[in-house]
Amino acid sequence: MSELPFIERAKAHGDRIAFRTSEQSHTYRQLLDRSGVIAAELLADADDLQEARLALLVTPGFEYSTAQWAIWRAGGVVVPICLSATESEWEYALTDSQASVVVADGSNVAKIASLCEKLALRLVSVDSINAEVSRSLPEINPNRQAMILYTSGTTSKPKGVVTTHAIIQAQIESLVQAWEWSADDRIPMFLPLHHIHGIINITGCALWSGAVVEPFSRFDTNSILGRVREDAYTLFMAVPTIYVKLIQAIEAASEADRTAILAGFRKLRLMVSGSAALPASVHERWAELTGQELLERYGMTEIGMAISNLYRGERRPGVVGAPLPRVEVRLKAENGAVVTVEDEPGEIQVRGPGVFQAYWNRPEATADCFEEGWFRTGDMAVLERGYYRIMGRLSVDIIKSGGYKLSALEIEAGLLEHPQIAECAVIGLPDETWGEAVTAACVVTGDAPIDIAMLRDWCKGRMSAYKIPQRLLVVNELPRNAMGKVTKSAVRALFQ
Ligand code: MLC
Ligand code: AMP
Repeated sequence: MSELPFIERAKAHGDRIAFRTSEQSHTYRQLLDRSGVIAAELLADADDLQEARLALLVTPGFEYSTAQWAIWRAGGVVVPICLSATESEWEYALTDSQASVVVADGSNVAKIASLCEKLALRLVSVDSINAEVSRSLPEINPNRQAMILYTSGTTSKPKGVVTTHAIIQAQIESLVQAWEWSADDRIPMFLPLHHIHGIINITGCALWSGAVVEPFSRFDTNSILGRVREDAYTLFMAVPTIYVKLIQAIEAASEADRTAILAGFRKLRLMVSGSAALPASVHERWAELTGQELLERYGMTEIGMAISNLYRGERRPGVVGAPLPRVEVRLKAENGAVVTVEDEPGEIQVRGPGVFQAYWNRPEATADCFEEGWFRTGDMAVLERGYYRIMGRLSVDIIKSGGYKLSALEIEAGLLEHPQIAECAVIGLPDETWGEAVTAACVVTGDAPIDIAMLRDWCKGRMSAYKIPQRLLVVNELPRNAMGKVTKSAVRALFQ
Protein backbone atom coordinates (compact mmCIF):
# COMPACT_ATOMS: atom_id res chain seq x y z
CA MET A 1 0.00 0.00 0.00
CA SER A 2 1.38 3.44 -0.82
CA GLU A 3 1.31 5.91 2.05
CA LEU A 4 1.33 9.67 1.99
CA PRO A 5 4.91 10.90 1.42
CA PHE A 6 5.21 12.49 4.86
CA ILE A 7 4.52 9.11 6.46
CA GLU A 8 7.09 7.37 4.25
CA ARG A 9 9.65 10.02 5.17
CA ALA A 10 8.88 9.75 8.90
CA LYS A 11 9.49 6.00 8.68
CA ALA A 12 12.93 6.74 7.26
CA HIS A 13 13.64 9.26 10.05
CA GLY A 14 12.85 6.43 12.54
CA ASP A 15 14.68 6.95 15.81
CA ARG A 16 15.70 10.54 15.22
CA ILE A 17 14.22 13.07 17.67
CA ALA A 18 11.17 14.89 16.29
CA PHE A 19 10.16 16.89 19.39
CA ARG A 20 12.26 17.91 22.36
CA THR A 21 11.20 19.82 25.46
CA SER A 22 13.00 20.34 28.78
CA GLU A 23 11.06 17.33 30.12
CA GLN A 24 11.12 14.77 27.33
CA SER A 25 11.89 13.84 23.74
CA HIS A 26 9.83 11.97 21.15
CA THR A 27 11.14 10.22 18.05
CA TYR A 28 9.65 10.03 14.58
CA ARG A 29 8.81 6.39 15.27
CA GLN A 30 6.79 7.43 18.33
CA LEU A 31 5.04 10.07 16.23
CA LEU A 32 4.06 7.38 13.73
CA ASP A 33 3.00 4.84 16.35
CA ARG A 34 0.97 7.28 18.41
CA SER A 35 -0.72 8.85 15.39
CA GLY A 36 -1.68 5.34 14.24
CA VAL A 37 -3.31 4.62 17.60
CA ILE A 38 -5.25 7.91 17.59
CA ALA A 39 -6.25 7.37 13.94
CA ALA A 40 -7.74 3.98 14.90
CA GLU A 41 -9.73 5.62 17.71
CA LEU A 42 -10.99 8.36 15.39
CA LEU A 43 -12.07 5.83 12.79
CA ALA A 44 -14.05 3.75 15.30
CA ASP A 45 -16.11 1.50 13.01
CA ALA A 46 -15.46 3.44 9.79
CA ASP A 47 -12.88 2.48 7.14
CA ASP A 48 -12.13 6.04 6.12
CA LEU A 49 -13.23 9.42 7.52
CA GLN A 50 -13.90 10.50 3.92
CA GLU A 51 -12.81 14.12 4.38
CA ALA A 52 -14.96 14.74 7.44
CA ARG A 53 -13.76 17.90 9.23
CA LEU A 54 -12.12 17.36 12.61
CA ALA A 55 -11.24 20.46 14.62
CA LEU A 56 -7.92 20.43 16.44
CA LEU A 57 -7.59 22.15 19.81
CA VAL A 58 -4.30 20.74 21.00
CA THR A 59 -1.19 22.27 22.63
CA PRO A 60 1.75 22.75 20.23
CA GLY A 61 4.26 19.90 20.24
CA PHE A 62 4.27 16.12 19.99
CA GLU A 63 0.56 15.90 20.98
CA TYR A 64 -0.51 18.40 18.31
CA SER A 65 1.39 16.69 15.51
CA THR A 66 0.25 13.18 16.50
CA ALA A 67 -3.36 14.37 16.43
CA GLN A 68 -2.85 16.18 13.11
CA TRP A 69 -1.23 13.12 11.54
CA ALA A 70 -3.92 10.86 13.01
CA ILE A 71 -6.67 12.88 11.34
CA TRP A 72 -4.80 12.78 8.03
CA ARG A 73 -4.07 9.05 8.26
CA ALA A 74 -7.73 8.33 9.04
CA GLY A 75 -8.83 10.29 5.95
CA GLY A 76 -10.09 13.42 7.71
CA VAL A 77 -9.57 17.15 7.18
CA VAL A 78 -7.79 19.02 9.99
CA VAL A 79 -9.33 22.31 11.13
CA PRO A 80 -6.85 23.83 13.63
CA ILE A 81 -8.58 26.30 15.92
CA CYS A 82 -7.02 29.07 17.98
CA LEU A 83 -6.26 27.97 21.54
CA SER A 84 -6.95 31.44 22.94
CA ALA A 85 -10.08 32.26 20.92
CA THR A 86 -13.38 33.12 22.57
CA GLU A 87 -16.23 30.63 22.63
CA SER A 88 -18.11 32.49 19.87
CA GLU A 89 -15.00 32.45 17.65
CA TRP A 90 -14.71 28.69 18.20
CA GLU A 91 -18.40 28.24 17.48
CA TYR A 92 -18.02 30.11 14.20
CA ALA A 93 -15.11 27.92 13.00
CA LEU A 94 -16.83 24.71 14.09
CA THR A 95 -20.13 25.49 12.42
CA ASP A 96 -18.70 27.11 9.29
CA SER A 97 -16.39 24.14 8.64
CA GLN A 98 -19.22 21.72 9.51
CA ALA A 99 -16.87 19.87 11.82
CA SER A 100 -18.24 16.68 13.32
CA VAL A 101 -15.50 16.03 15.87
CA VAL A 102 -13.26 18.12 18.13
CA VAL A 103 -9.91 16.60 19.06
CA ALA A 104 -8.51 18.26 22.20
CA ASP A 105 -5.93 17.71 24.93
CA GLY A 106 -5.34 18.63 28.59
CA SER A 107 -7.34 21.56 29.89
CA ASN A 108 -8.63 22.32 26.39
CA VAL A 109 -11.03 19.36 26.73
CA ALA A 110 -12.93 20.96 29.61
CA LYS A 111 -12.83 24.40 27.95
CA ILE A 112 -14.67 23.22 24.83
CA ALA A 113 -16.86 20.49 26.36
CA SER A 114 -20.03 22.57 26.78
CA LEU A 115 -19.76 23.96 23.24
CA CYS A 116 -19.41 20.42 21.86
CA GLU A 117 -22.50 19.45 23.80
CA LYS A 118 -24.42 22.46 22.48
CA LEU A 119 -23.40 21.71 18.87
CA ALA A 120 -23.77 17.93 19.32
CA LEU A 121 -20.13 17.27 18.32
CA ARG A 122 -18.06 14.27 19.32
CA LEU A 123 -15.27 15.40 21.67
CA VAL A 124 -12.17 13.20 21.65
CA SER A 125 -9.59 13.68 24.39
CA VAL A 126 -6.25 12.53 23.01
CA ASP A 127 -4.94 12.01 26.56
CA SER A 128 -7.47 9.29 27.25
CA ILE A 129 -6.65 7.14 24.21
CA ASN A 130 -4.65 4.24 25.56
CA ALA A 131 -5.69 1.25 23.50
CA GLU A 132 -2.84 -0.20 21.48
CA VAL A 133 -5.16 -1.32 18.70
CA SER A 134 -3.45 -2.13 15.50
CA ARG A 135 -5.62 -1.83 12.43
CA SER A 136 -5.20 -0.99 8.82
CA LEU A 137 -5.59 2.63 7.83
CA PRO A 138 -7.10 3.83 4.57
CA GLU A 139 -5.01 4.68 1.53
CA ILE A 140 -5.15 8.45 1.00
CA ASN A 141 -4.90 10.03 -2.42
CA PRO A 142 -2.67 13.16 -2.19
CA ASN A 143 -5.30 15.16 -4.04
CA ARG A 144 -7.77 14.73 -1.22
CA GLN A 145 -8.52 17.65 1.08
CA ALA A 146 -6.27 17.83 4.13
CA MET A 147 -6.68 21.11 6.01
CA ILE A 148 -8.90 24.16 6.45
CA LEU A 149 -7.24 27.26 7.93
CA TYR A 150 -9.41 30.20 8.91
CA THR A 151 -8.18 33.57 7.69
CA SER A 152 -9.65 37.03 8.01
CA GLY A 153 -10.04 39.20 4.99
CA THR A 154 -12.27 41.66 3.26
CA THR A 155 -15.40 39.92 4.51
CA SER A 156 -16.61 40.42 8.06
CA LYS A 157 -16.23 36.77 9.01
CA PRO A 158 -13.10 34.64 8.44
CA LYS A 159 -13.05 32.25 5.48
CA GLY A 160 -11.80 28.66 5.51
CA VAL A 161 -8.82 28.09 3.20
CA VAL A 162 -8.83 24.51 1.90
CA THR A 163 -5.59 22.74 0.96
CA THR A 164 -4.95 19.17 -0.17
CA HIS A 165 -2.07 16.89 0.83
CA ALA A 166 -0.40 17.63 -2.50
CA ILE A 167 -0.68 21.40 -1.99
CA ILE A 168 0.78 21.17 1.52
CA GLN A 169 3.63 19.04 0.15
CA ALA A 170 4.35 21.61 -2.58
CA GLN A 171 4.42 24.43 0.00
CA ILE A 172 6.83 22.47 2.20
CA GLU A 173 9.12 21.25 -0.60
CA SER A 174 9.58 24.75 -1.96
CA LEU A 175 10.86 26.00 1.42
CA VAL A 176 12.93 22.93 2.19
CA GLN A 177 14.76 23.47 -1.11
CA ALA A 178 15.14 27.25 -0.83
CA TRP A 179 16.34 27.35 2.77
CA GLU A 180 18.25 24.05 2.63
CA TRP A 181 16.49 22.30 5.50
CA SER A 182 18.19 19.12 6.66
CA ALA A 183 17.85 16.45 9.33
CA ASP A 184 20.56 18.28 11.29
CA ASP A 185 18.33 21.31 11.84
CA ARG A 186 16.88 22.28 15.21
CA ILE A 187 14.21 24.96 15.49
CA PRO A 188 12.09 26.53 18.27
CA MET A 189 8.31 26.64 17.66
CA PHE A 190 6.55 29.38 19.61
CA LEU A 191 3.98 30.61 17.09
CA PRO A 192 0.30 29.66 17.27
CA LEU A 193 -0.53 26.44 15.42
CA HIS A 194 -3.71 27.59 13.71
CA HIS A 195 -1.78 29.64 11.12
CA ILE A 196 0.42 28.70 8.21
CA HIS A 197 3.65 30.19 9.59
CA GLY A 198 3.79 27.75 12.51
CA ILE A 199 2.09 24.83 10.75
CA ILE A 200 3.93 24.78 7.40
CA ASN A 201 7.10 26.89 7.58
CA ILE A 202 8.24 25.60 10.97
CA THR A 203 6.62 22.31 12.00
CA GLY A 204 5.78 21.02 8.51
CA CYS A 205 9.24 21.68 7.05
CA ALA A 206 11.00 20.35 10.15
CA LEU A 207 9.10 17.05 10.25
CA TRP A 208 9.48 16.60 6.49
CA SER A 209 13.26 17.01 6.89
CA GLY A 210 13.76 14.82 9.96
CA ALA A 211 14.77 17.86 12.04
CA VAL A 212 14.15 18.58 15.75
CA VAL A 213 11.32 20.89 16.85
CA GLU A 214 11.42 22.46 20.30
CA PRO A 215 7.83 23.48 21.06
CA PHE A 216 6.77 26.25 23.45
CA SER A 217 3.15 26.85 24.45
CA ARG A 218 3.65 30.56 23.67
CA PHE A 219 6.39 33.07 22.92
CA ASP A 220 8.29 33.77 26.12
CA THR A 221 11.36 35.95 25.64
CA ASN A 222 13.37 34.57 28.57
CA SER A 223 12.86 30.89 27.78
CA ILE A 224 13.79 31.41 24.14
CA LEU A 225 16.85 33.52 24.92
CA GLY A 226 17.94 30.94 27.50
CA ARG A 227 17.94 28.22 24.86
CA VAL A 228 19.61 30.42 22.23
CA ARG A 229 22.56 31.01 24.54
CA GLU A 230 22.82 27.22 25.00
CA ASP A 231 23.20 26.85 21.20
CA ALA A 232 20.02 24.80 21.03
CA TYR A 233 19.07 25.82 17.47
CA THR A 234 20.32 26.06 13.90
CA LEU A 235 17.21 27.86 12.56
CA PHE A 236 14.87 30.54 13.87
CA MET A 237 11.62 31.82 12.31
CA ALA A 238 9.42 34.56 13.70
CA VAL A 239 7.17 37.52 12.93
CA PRO A 240 8.66 41.07 13.03
CA THR A 241 7.01 41.87 16.41
CA ILE A 242 9.07 39.09 17.97
CA TYR A 243 12.33 40.55 16.61
CA VAL A 244 11.33 43.94 18.06
CA LYS A 245 10.66 42.30 21.43
CA LEU A 246 13.98 40.41 21.27
CA ILE A 247 15.90 43.62 20.52
CA GLN A 248 14.24 45.30 23.52
CA ALA A 249 15.16 42.35 25.77
CA ILE A 250 18.76 42.18 24.54
CA GLU A 251 19.23 45.91 24.99
CA ALA A 252 17.90 45.69 28.54
CA ALA A 253 20.09 42.68 29.48
CA SER A 254 23.25 42.91 31.61
CA GLU A 255 26.56 43.02 29.75
CA ALA A 256 27.36 39.37 30.56
CA ASP A 257 23.92 38.09 29.55
CA ARG A 258 23.95 40.12 26.37
CA THR A 259 27.34 38.73 25.33
CA ALA A 260 26.16 35.15 25.86
CA ILE A 261 22.85 35.69 24.02
CA LEU A 262 24.47 37.40 21.06
CA ALA A 263 27.07 34.64 20.78
CA GLY A 264 24.16 32.16 20.60
CA PHE A 265 22.36 34.07 17.85
CA ARG A 266 25.58 34.45 15.87
CA LYS A 267 25.89 30.66 15.53
CA LEU A 268 22.47 30.07 13.93
CA ARG A 269 22.65 29.11 10.26
CA LEU A 270 19.51 31.07 9.28
CA MET A 271 17.01 33.50 10.81
CA VAL A 272 13.80 34.25 8.91
CA SER A 273 11.19 37.00 9.32
CA GLY A 274 7.75 37.06 7.76
CA SER A 275 3.95 37.36 8.07
CA ALA A 276 4.21 41.17 8.17
CA ALA A 277 6.58 43.86 6.93
CA LEU A 278 9.97 43.86 8.64
CA PRO A 279 11.01 47.50 8.98
CA ALA A 280 14.47 48.07 7.45
CA SER A 281 15.49 49.66 10.78
CA VAL A 282 14.76 46.39 12.61
CA HIS A 283 16.66 44.39 9.98
CA GLU A 284 19.64 46.72 10.39
CA ARG A 285 19.57 46.80 14.21
CA TRP A 286 19.38 42.99 14.30
CA ALA A 287 22.39 42.70 12.00
CA GLU A 288 24.32 45.23 14.09
CA LEU A 289 23.62 43.29 17.30
CA THR A 290 23.92 39.69 16.16
CA GLY A 291 25.73 39.77 12.83
CA GLN A 292 22.72 37.90 11.38
CA GLU A 293 21.15 39.21 8.18
CA LEU A 294 17.46 38.38 8.66
CA LEU A 295 15.99 36.66 5.62
CA GLU A 296 12.62 38.28 4.91
CA ARG A 297 10.01 36.39 2.93
CA TYR A 298 6.40 36.98 1.90
CA GLY A 299 3.49 34.57 2.01
CA MET A 300 -0.18 34.13 2.66
CA THR A 301 -2.49 31.42 3.99
CA GLU A 302 -3.95 30.91 0.50
CA ILE A 303 -0.63 30.42 -1.30
CA GLY A 304 1.96 29.31 1.22
CA MET A 305 5.22 31.18 0.83
CA ALA A 306 5.68 32.94 -2.50
CA ILE A 307 8.62 35.35 -2.42
CA SER A 308 11.86 35.24 -0.45
CA ASN A 309 15.25 36.84 -0.11
CA LEU A 310 18.03 34.41 -0.90
CA TYR A 311 19.55 31.92 1.51
CA ARG A 312 22.77 32.08 -0.47
CA GLY A 313 22.79 35.55 -1.94
CA GLU A 314 21.57 39.02 -1.25
CA ARG A 315 19.22 39.73 1.69
CA ARG A 316 18.14 43.29 1.11
CA PRO A 317 16.48 45.21 3.99
CA GLY A 318 12.93 46.40 3.28
CA VAL A 319 12.23 44.06 0.36
CA VAL A 320 10.89 40.50 0.22
CA GLY A 321 13.02 39.06 -2.59
CA ALA A 322 12.32 36.87 -5.60
CA PRO A 323 9.81 34.03 -6.29
CA LEU A 324 10.46 30.77 -4.41
CA PRO A 325 10.99 27.49 -6.28
CA ARG A 326 7.91 26.42 -8.31
CA VAL A 327 6.10 29.70 -7.53
CA GLU A 328 5.19 32.06 -10.37
CA VAL A 329 4.59 35.71 -9.52
CA ARG A 330 3.27 38.54 -11.67
CA LEU A 331 2.20 42.11 -10.98
CA LYS A 332 -1.08 43.37 -12.38
CA ALA A 333 -1.33 47.16 -12.83
CA GLU A 334 -4.44 49.14 -11.95
CA ASN A 335 -5.28 49.41 -15.68
CA GLY A 336 -5.39 45.60 -15.93
CA ALA A 337 -2.09 45.18 -17.78
CA VAL A 338 0.61 42.79 -16.59
CA VAL A 339 3.58 44.84 -15.42
CA THR A 340 6.65 44.04 -17.50
CA VAL A 341 9.13 46.61 -16.23
CA GLU A 342 10.75 47.45 -12.92
CA ASP A 343 9.59 50.32 -10.68
CA GLU A 344 5.97 50.09 -11.81
CA PRO A 345 3.52 49.00 -9.08
CA GLY A 346 0.89 46.31 -9.40
CA GLU A 347 -1.07 43.73 -7.43
CA ILE A 348 0.88 40.55 -6.63
CA GLN A 349 -0.70 37.55 -8.34
CA VAL A 350 0.54 34.03 -7.74
CA ARG A 351 0.32 30.69 -9.55
CA GLY A 352 1.78 27.29 -8.70
CA PRO A 353 1.22 23.93 -7.01
CA GLY A 354 1.18 25.49 -3.53
CA VAL A 355 -1.89 27.64 -4.18
CA PHE A 356 -4.99 26.59 -2.18
CA GLN A 357 -7.95 24.75 -3.66
CA ALA A 358 -10.93 26.87 -2.55
CA TYR A 359 -12.54 28.83 0.25
CA TRP A 360 -14.65 26.33 2.14
CA ASN A 361 -18.25 26.46 0.91
CA ARG A 362 -17.70 29.83 -0.81
CA PRO A 363 -17.57 29.24 -4.58
CA GLU A 364 -18.18 32.92 -5.36
CA ALA A 365 -15.42 34.20 -3.10
CA THR A 366 -13.13 31.55 -4.59
CA ALA A 367 -13.95 32.55 -8.17
CA ASP A 368 -13.53 36.25 -7.31
CA CYS A 369 -9.97 35.84 -6.07
CA PHE A 370 -8.67 34.13 -9.21
CA GLU A 371 -7.91 35.86 -12.49
CA GLU A 372 -6.85 33.75 -15.49
CA GLY A 373 -5.73 31.03 -13.06
CA TRP A 374 -3.67 33.44 -10.95
CA PHE A 375 -4.51 34.08 -7.29
CA ARG A 376 -5.03 37.77 -6.53
CA THR A 377 -3.31 38.47 -3.22
CA GLY A 378 -4.65 42.00 -2.66
CA ASP A 379 -1.08 43.11 -1.84
CA MET A 380 0.64 45.77 -3.96
CA ALA A 381 4.31 45.51 -4.86
CA VAL A 382 6.95 46.85 -7.16
CA LEU A 383 9.99 45.12 -8.64
CA GLU A 384 13.29 46.87 -7.81
CA ARG A 385 16.59 45.47 -9.07
CA GLY A 386 15.14 41.95 -9.28
CA TYR A 387 13.50 41.95 -5.81
CA TYR A 388 9.89 42.72 -4.89
CA ARG A 389 9.08 45.51 -2.45
CA ILE A 390 5.64 45.29 -0.78
CA MET A 391 3.89 48.64 -0.96
CA GLY A 392 0.72 47.95 0.99
CA ARG A 393 -2.67 46.36 0.61
CA LEU A 394 -5.51 47.11 -1.74
CA SER A 395 -8.05 46.84 1.09
CA VAL A 396 -8.03 49.30 3.99
CA ASP A 397 -10.11 46.78 5.92
CA ILE A 398 -7.26 44.35 6.47
CA ILE A 399 -5.03 44.99 9.47
CA LYS A 400 -1.81 43.13 10.32
CA SER A 401 -1.00 43.31 14.02
CA GLY A 402 1.67 41.15 15.68
CA GLY A 403 1.64 39.03 12.50
CA TYR A 404 -2.10 38.30 12.83
CA LYS A 405 -4.32 39.27 9.92
CA LEU A 406 -7.45 40.98 11.21
CA SER A 407 -10.60 42.16 9.51
CA ALA A 408 -11.57 45.72 10.43
CA LEU A 409 -15.13 44.80 9.48
CA GLU A 410 -15.24 41.89 11.91
CA ILE A 411 -13.95 44.09 14.76
CA GLU A 412 -16.47 46.81 13.84
CA ALA A 413 -19.30 44.25 13.97
CA GLY A 414 -18.07 43.19 17.43
CA LEU A 415 -17.85 46.78 18.73
CA LEU A 416 -21.35 47.59 17.48
CA GLU A 417 -22.69 45.10 20.03
CA HIS A 418 -21.55 47.49 22.77
CA PRO A 419 -24.74 49.15 24.08
CA GLN A 420 -23.23 52.65 23.83
CA ILE A 421 -21.61 52.39 20.40
CA ALA A 422 -23.89 53.64 17.66
CA GLU A 423 -21.33 53.73 14.84
CA CYS A 424 -17.68 52.89 14.50
CA ALA A 425 -14.80 52.66 12.05
CA VAL A 426 -11.74 50.49 12.72
CA ILE A 427 -8.36 51.07 11.10
CA GLY A 428 -4.75 49.95 11.62
CA LEU A 429 -2.33 52.71 12.59
CA PRO A 430 1.46 52.25 12.26
CA ASP A 431 3.01 50.89 15.45
CA GLU A 432 6.69 50.19 16.12
CA THR A 433 6.13 46.94 18.02
CA TRP A 434 2.96 45.50 16.53
CA GLY A 435 3.34 46.72 12.92
CA GLU A 436 -0.16 48.11 13.09
CA ALA A 437 -2.27 48.93 16.16
CA VAL A 438 -6.02 48.28 16.03
CA THR A 439 -7.64 51.70 16.38
CA ALA A 440 -11.33 52.63 16.60
CA ALA A 441 -13.26 55.85 16.01
CA CYS A 442 -16.72 55.59 17.59
CA VAL A 443 -19.91 57.58 17.83
CA VAL A 444 -21.42 56.86 21.23
CA THR A 445 -24.93 57.29 22.61
CA GLY A 446 -26.02 58.29 26.11
CA ASP A 447 -24.27 60.52 28.62
CA ALA A 448 -22.06 57.92 30.28
CA PRO A 449 -18.40 58.45 29.37
CA ILE A 450 -16.49 55.71 27.56
CA ASP A 451 -12.71 55.48 27.32
CA ILE A 452 -10.24 52.99 25.90
CA ALA A 453 -9.76 51.15 29.21
CA MET A 454 -13.52 50.63 29.58
CA LEU A 455 -13.84 49.55 25.97
CA ARG A 456 -10.94 47.07 26.25
CA ASP A 457 -12.45 45.66 29.40
CA TRP A 458 -15.79 45.15 27.67
CA CYS A 459 -14.10 43.47 24.67
CA LYS A 460 -12.30 40.88 26.84
CA GLY A 461 -13.94 37.48 26.37
CA ARG A 462 -15.90 38.83 23.40
CA MET A 463 -12.99 38.83 20.94
CA SER A 464 -9.41 37.49 20.90
CA ALA A 465 -6.94 39.76 22.76
CA TYR A 466 -5.08 40.76 19.59
CA LYS A 467 -8.30 42.11 18.00
CA ILE A 468 -9.12 44.45 20.90
CA PRO A 469 -8.55 48.14 19.98
CA GLN A 470 -5.44 49.81 21.38
CA ARG A 471 -6.70 53.31 20.75
CA LEU A 472 -10.14 54.91 20.78
CA LEU A 473 -11.40 58.26 19.60
CA VAL A 474 -14.94 59.29 20.44
CA VAL A 475 -16.32 61.47 17.64
CA ASN A 476 -19.63 63.21 17.00
CA GLU A 477 -19.82 61.75 13.53
CA LEU A 478 -17.75 59.59 11.22
CA PRO A 479 -16.32 61.24 8.09
CA ARG A 480 -18.27 60.17 5.01
CA ASN A 481 -18.02 60.73 1.27
CA ALA A 482 -20.76 62.12 -0.97
CA MET A 483 -22.34 58.66 -1.20
CA GLY A 484 -22.58 58.49 2.60
CA LYS A 485 -19.86 55.84 2.90
CA VAL A 486 -17.34 56.15 5.74
CA THR A 487 -13.96 57.19 4.32
CA LYS A 488 -11.21 55.41 6.18
CA SER A 489 -8.49 57.77 4.96
CA ALA A 490 -10.39 60.60 6.66
CA VAL A 491 -10.80 58.46 9.80
CA ARG A 492 -7.01 57.95 9.74
CA ALA A 493 -6.51 61.71 9.52
CA LEU A 494 -8.53 62.15 12.74
CA PHE A 495 -5.71 60.48 14.65
CA GLN A 496 -2.94 62.75 13.34
C1 MLC B 1 -1.33 41.04 22.21
N1 MLC B 1 -1.32 42.26 22.79
C2 MLC B 1 -1.39 43.19 21.85
C3 MLC B 1 -1.45 42.48 20.62
N2 MLC B 1 -1.41 41.16 20.88
N3 MLC B 1 -1.38 44.51 21.90
C4 MLC B 1 -1.44 45.20 20.76
N4 MLC B 1 -1.53 44.60 19.55
C5 MLC B 1 -1.53 43.24 19.45
N5 MLC B 1 -1.58 42.66 18.26
C6 MLC B 1 -1.22 42.58 24.19
C7 MLC B 1 -2.10 41.67 25.02
O1 MLC B 1 -3.41 42.17 25.08
C8 MLC B 1 -1.39 41.71 26.35
O2 MLC B 1 -1.73 42.90 27.01
C9 MLC B 1 0.08 41.80 25.96
O3 MLC B 1 0.11 42.33 24.63
C10 MLC B 1 0.75 40.48 25.96
O4 MLC B 1 -0.10 39.59 25.23
P1 MLC B 1 0.46 38.23 24.67
O5 MLC B 1 -0.59 37.53 23.89
O6 MLC B 1 1.14 37.50 25.78
O7 MLC B 1 1.51 38.80 23.68
P2 MLC B 1 2.75 38.09 23.20
O8 MLC B 1 2.85 36.69 23.65
O9 MLC B 1 3.89 38.99 23.48
O10 MLC B 1 2.37 37.99 21.66
C11 MLC B 1 3.07 38.59 20.71
C12 MLC B 1 3.31 37.57 19.58
C13 MLC B 1 1.93 37.03 19.11
C14 MLC B 1 4.01 38.34 18.49
C15 MLC B 1 4.15 36.41 20.07
O11 MLC B 1 1.13 38.13 18.71
C16 MLC B 1 2.08 36.02 18.00
O12 MLC B 1 2.33 34.84 18.25
N6 MLC B 1 1.96 36.46 16.75
C17 MLC B 1 2.18 35.62 15.58
C18 MLC B 1 0.91 35.32 14.87
C19 MLC B 1 1.20 34.44 13.65
O13 MLC B 1 1.68 33.33 13.74
N7 MLC B 1 0.95 34.97 12.48
C20 MLC B 1 1.20 34.29 11.22
C21 MLC B 1 -0.06 34.22 10.41
S1 MLC B 1 0.25 33.34 8.89
P3 MLC B 1 -1.95 42.97 28.59
O14 MLC B 1 -2.44 44.37 28.78
O15 MLC B 1 -2.95 41.91 28.88
O16 MLC B 1 -0.58 42.70 29.15
C22 MLC B 1 0.74 34.56 7.82
C23 MLC B 1 1.25 34.17 6.48
C24 MLC B 1 2.71 34.35 6.47
O17 MLC B 1 0.77 35.69 8.16
O18 MLC B 1 3.23 35.02 5.57
O19 MLC B 1 3.34 33.83 7.39
P1 AMP C 1 -2.41 35.77 6.29
O1 AMP C 1 -3.65 36.07 5.55
O2 AMP C 1 -2.56 35.78 7.78
O3 AMP C 1 -1.81 34.54 5.78
O4 AMP C 1 -1.42 36.95 6.00
C1 AMP C 1 -0.93 37.17 4.71
C2 AMP C 1 -0.61 38.61 4.54
O5 AMP C 1 0.49 38.97 5.37
C3 AMP C 1 -0.15 38.95 3.16
O6 AMP C 1 -1.24 39.12 2.28
C4 AMP C 1 0.62 40.24 3.40
O7 AMP C 1 -0.27 41.34 3.48
C5 AMP C 1 1.21 40.01 4.78
N1 AMP C 1 2.64 39.63 4.72
C6 AMP C 1 3.20 38.40 4.84
N2 AMP C 1 4.54 38.48 4.76
C7 AMP C 1 4.84 39.79 4.58
C8 AMP C 1 6.05 40.52 4.43
N3 AMP C 1 7.25 39.95 4.48
N4 AMP C 1 5.96 41.86 4.25
C9 AMP C 1 4.76 42.49 4.21
N5 AMP C 1 3.59 41.85 4.35
C10 AMP C 1 3.63 40.52 4.55
